Amino acid sequence: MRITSLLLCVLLAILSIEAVDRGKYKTCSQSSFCTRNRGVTHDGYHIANLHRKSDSQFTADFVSPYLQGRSLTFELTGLLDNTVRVRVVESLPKRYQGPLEVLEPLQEAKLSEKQKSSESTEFTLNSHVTVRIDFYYDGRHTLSANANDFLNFEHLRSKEEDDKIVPSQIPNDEATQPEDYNEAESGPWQRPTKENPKKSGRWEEHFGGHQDTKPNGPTSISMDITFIGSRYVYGIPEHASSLALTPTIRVGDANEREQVTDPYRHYNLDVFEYELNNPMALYGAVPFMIGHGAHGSSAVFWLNSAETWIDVETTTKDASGREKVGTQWISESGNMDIFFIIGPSGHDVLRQYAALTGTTALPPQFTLGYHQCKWNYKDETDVANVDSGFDSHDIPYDVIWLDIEHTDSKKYFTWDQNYFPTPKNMQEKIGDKGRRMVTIVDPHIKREGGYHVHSQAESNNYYVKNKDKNDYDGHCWPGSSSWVDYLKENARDWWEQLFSYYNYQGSTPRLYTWNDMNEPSVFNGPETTMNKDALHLDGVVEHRDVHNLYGMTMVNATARGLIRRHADQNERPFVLSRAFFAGIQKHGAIWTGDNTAGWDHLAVAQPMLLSLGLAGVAFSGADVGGFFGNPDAELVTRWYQAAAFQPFFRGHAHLDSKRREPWLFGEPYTSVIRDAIKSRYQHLPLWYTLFYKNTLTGLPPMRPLFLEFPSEEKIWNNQDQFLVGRELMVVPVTRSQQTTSRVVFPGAQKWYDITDGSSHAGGTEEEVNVPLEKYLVYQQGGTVVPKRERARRTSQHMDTDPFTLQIAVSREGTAEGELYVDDGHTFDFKKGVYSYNQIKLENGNLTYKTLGGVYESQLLIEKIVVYGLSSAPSSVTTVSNEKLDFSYRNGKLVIRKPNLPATREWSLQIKA
Ligand code: NBV
Repeated sequence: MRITSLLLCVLLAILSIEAVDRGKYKTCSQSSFCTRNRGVTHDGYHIANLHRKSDSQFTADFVSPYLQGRSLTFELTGLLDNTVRVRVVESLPKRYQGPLEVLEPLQEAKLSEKQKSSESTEFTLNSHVTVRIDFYYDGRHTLSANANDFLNFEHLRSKEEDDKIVPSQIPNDEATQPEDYNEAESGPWQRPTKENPKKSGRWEEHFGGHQDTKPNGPTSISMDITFIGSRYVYGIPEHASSLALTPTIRVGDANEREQVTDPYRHYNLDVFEYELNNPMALYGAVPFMIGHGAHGSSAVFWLNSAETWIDVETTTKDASGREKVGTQWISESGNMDIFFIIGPSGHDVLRQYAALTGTTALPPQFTLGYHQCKWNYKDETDVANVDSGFDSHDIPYDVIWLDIEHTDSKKYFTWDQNYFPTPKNMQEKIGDKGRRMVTIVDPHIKREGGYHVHSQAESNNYYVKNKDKNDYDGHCWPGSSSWVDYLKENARDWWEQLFSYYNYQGSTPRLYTWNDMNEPSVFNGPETTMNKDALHLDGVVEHRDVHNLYGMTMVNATARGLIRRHADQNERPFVLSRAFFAGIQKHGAIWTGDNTAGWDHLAVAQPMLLSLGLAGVAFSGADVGGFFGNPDAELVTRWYQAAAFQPFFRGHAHLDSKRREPWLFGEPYTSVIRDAIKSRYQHLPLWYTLFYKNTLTGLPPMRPLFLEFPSEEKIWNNQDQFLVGRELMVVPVTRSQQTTSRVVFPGAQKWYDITDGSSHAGGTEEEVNVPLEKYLVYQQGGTVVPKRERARRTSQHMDTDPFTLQIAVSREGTAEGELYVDDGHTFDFKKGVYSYNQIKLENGNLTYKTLGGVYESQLLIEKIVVYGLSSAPSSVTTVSNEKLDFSYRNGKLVIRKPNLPATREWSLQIKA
């Protein structure tokens, strides 16, 4: 008994150490602009003088008694491919007009009101009393803006003016002291009331002992958006929560609204030991949400880089019985700039969103292999030993990573002379084996005289300023630090040049970059980040306006730096970032930060990565094994099995965690991990092809089931399984001692187990055994998986290997798939030097047809495997009637050594 309670105490102690310190981060009720808007109606915003400015645009004056005589500009613009942009703009210098730089060049399209157009998008604009916009696809209502009158736009004003107008506007009379309010740090709680409006945080706010001076006063914006015909909404990463977003507001039968949790928060933060299943902010923010239901999908992109809170209501029904999900979006500053994406399918909305913020930069092939990281590999010998450990244990890997300790006193772009005296030599040795290295470069710059990065940044005015217009000085790893203002063009240009071989001494063409702590993380800042009243662009823009954009500006400049230094070789860059914003996919990959070595963190990686993919961030991963703590052998093994089928695949661990290179767990674990990693390497052609396809379609390689099976209600919120393309379905084991998995086989086609070829009918559910060595991955009937069967030491060693086409036929006896090939590392593909091929099986004809590009190569198809043929073929012949050898057993046809070209067209006949 006593032992049990002792154990319980220890367990509780461990749990409490691991829980996030919630008091360090604001809740909505501790944020004045969130409180001023959450669930608060403001009727009376309307538009006047509406007129058609062009075929694609309507403009109007946006007016309201709240605006105290000011008139803002209202714009409604039709964009190509069923997208409508709505803006409410206050064009004053103090109002931040961005972040427009994240947008791709947009193409406008004719817009029709209340009538069918060629684009099938229509809208009605109702503004008799309060503005409301309804969007339709082919006559079907899909989205509504301001149906609940939550629209609010706090125009710029003087303090004197605000003091006069404020009492009538204070919405949060009933706000009560939040349970987690910390009096010691923030002073006595005072309820914002009409009588003491100044305490409501309109012109200054306090949190955690920090003051936020608000020279511009209240500047927030809010809007409600209803997803009509949707049962669930998805997206708005980054949160450690479910794929189908858990509601934050419960709507009752009489339409009464009850707050269940805080709204989802977007405010890039370094959250120490983050908790699961809650809407707290994390490292990155993509304000893009998809709704899905019986008639398909629609989406909303809320282009704003300030702190944002998003409420999601429980699903209710409209008058005609259609399901709907209400949402409210609240940002602290900036203009209102909303993209309504009408769909009508999930594939459509992803393409439509990609047209706004871009597709994923085609990753160099090596980045799709396995990455080995640890905070920290100590010295050059350690690096050499880890590197050779992979070879001696016959485990492939491509990249070894160095964390902050490799630098001289956390001065980035330098090396610790004691531990890394010959960095070039070290990289060359790694490089000779076909591998690469990544070093960390954080945005906090040590304020130390003589450190070239600091002295140049300081003397050229490249740093972010504090509210008094001096260099912002905060505390981070190196001690007193300043942060580069990547919003400044000249600072960006300078940052790019820091990566040149000359400026970054000890770097070689084998070296790539990791940008961490770029939320930015400031140890002594409010909520461990930069003060909102800090200033960018020489004082023109407040940090408040661009907080969520900051990290991405760094990644953009870093990627450009790598492109510049590799310009002679025309090499693609690789940057991994922790912070991100909409559009990050154009610049680099991201990972989900400091997760924990626990089963729940393994499980949450799936919904997190799926949400990221839905929001355009296709190249993402979670630290394999979990960053904090020490996974046991079973957990780490299951983690490798899952992550081998997730886009960015890197093992990483905290400084205090035990070493966990894949061979340290002994048998049978090492062998099982080896198998998982090898399986990743065998599937590299599929991954690479899917990333190329992302550049054409915006579809993420890792997909939720509902995207491919949109009408199957029961899988709309499935996050236990996921797809790689439409080809593979992965069902990771995420519980300790799990011996069976319940698998849903969606669709009408069979699913073929890739490890043994056995099949399961679509439309069924089965309990499947999962002994440790078993990972559940199924290929969908009707698809083709291109593979390279020999998993070698690195992806580079597989470059000239022949391909295998693994075909699973559909019920109709057909299959279709693609294979993309290029040199794997340069930008030549942009000039058409690639080969994108379609593989099609129909009526016994197997054709290989080039869809795009020209790539001269000797690459061959060495094997074709076909699953699901009901009987052995009588012959397999080429067009020139040459008979090919084949074998057929238990429904599996193997055509060996057809030696067909992989970058030219051909066809075969498989005769029944
Ligand atoms: O640079 C050290 C770590 C890094 O290993 C990790 O991956 C980052 O997410 N970094 C955070 C800073 C400190 C974490 C406690």
